[in-house]
Amino acid sequence: MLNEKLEQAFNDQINAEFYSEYLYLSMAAYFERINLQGFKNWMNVQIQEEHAHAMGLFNYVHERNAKVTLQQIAQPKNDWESTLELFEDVYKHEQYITSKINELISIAEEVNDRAAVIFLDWYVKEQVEEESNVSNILKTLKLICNDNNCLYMFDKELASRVYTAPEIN
Ligand code: OFO
Repeated sequence: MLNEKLEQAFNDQINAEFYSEYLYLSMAAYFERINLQGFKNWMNVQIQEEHAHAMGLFNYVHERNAKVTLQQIAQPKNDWESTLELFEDVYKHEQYITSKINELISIAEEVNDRAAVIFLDWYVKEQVEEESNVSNILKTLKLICNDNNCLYMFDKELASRVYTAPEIN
């Protein structure tokens, strides 16, 4: 079983990960509208990753014989002024998710649930990777500024990203 407060925090995190999926779906739609197919591909991979993050937590709550309570998913933003502005939002969002994971671990520590702390370690490492990936994209976007030729080339590069299902354990 999971302690009640920890169960609630896990359910909140499931919601946050599904929100991430929804937010990135909205961003994929933006890239479809402006026809940056490589950026759209990058978002499509991200959507699948977020789904896997949510399902990893979902399965873990069940494994601990606790209750999954799905919550309403908030409406994401649907428009951006530029690709740069959009990725600034992604970076802020990933930093927020990192802080949510850290909070979740603090609760697991508070209720002395070692198993949950160990399980969540995977998410801690994943967030380092998430933030780093986005930060690198952001740096490139700042470098190329509003140069459409460069943006087009960068778009081609992001078209090569492929999804690999993570092993969350
Ligand atoms: Fe689930 O890591 Fe992004 O949000």
